[in-house]
Amino acid sequence: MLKFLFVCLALASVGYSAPRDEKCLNCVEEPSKSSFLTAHWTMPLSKLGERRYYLGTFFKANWYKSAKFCNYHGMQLASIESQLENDQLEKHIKEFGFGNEHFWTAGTDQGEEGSFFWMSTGRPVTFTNWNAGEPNNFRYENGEEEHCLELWNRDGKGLKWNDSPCSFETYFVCEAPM
Ligand SMILES: [Ca+2]
Ligand SMILES: [Ca+2]
Repeated sequence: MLKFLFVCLALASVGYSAPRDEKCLNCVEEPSKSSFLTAHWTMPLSKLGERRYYLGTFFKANWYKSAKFCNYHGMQLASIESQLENDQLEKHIKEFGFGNEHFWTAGTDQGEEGSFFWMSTGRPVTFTNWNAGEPNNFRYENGEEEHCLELWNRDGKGLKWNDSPCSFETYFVCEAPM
């Protein structure tokens, strides 16, 4: 065991003393272009306009786990920044047969109540498509309020937006880098 530890320490110290780019001591190596995360998609992505999406419909997850899943596969939860993007995505989800389900997006107002941002890009939500009366930051009996943005055909008027409790487990939409 001690011998193993010594070997590990020796390897670590060799690694640490290896030559580095002196201009940028704190830089992390960028993944190479051949990285499977960025170059080779093993999941079925749908190209809608300029964007590529993955519909997470094999299991339901809360907002954080949905984001984790997208991130692990080199993507982000989707942001929706125009009517065109919204319509393309809605049409695609309906054609997929999931038009009456809930889908997480990257939207959240956890940073500041009432101020929705796309967590994936850090940009404020500008284009909006809320269901009537939303976002309402509904407060549940356990004290949880609504801070995460889902698509939901609440009124039979299409996949409009709703703020929902981030712990709610549902489907989600990942978006691949442009
Ligand atoms: Ca909220
Ligand atoms: Ca709501």
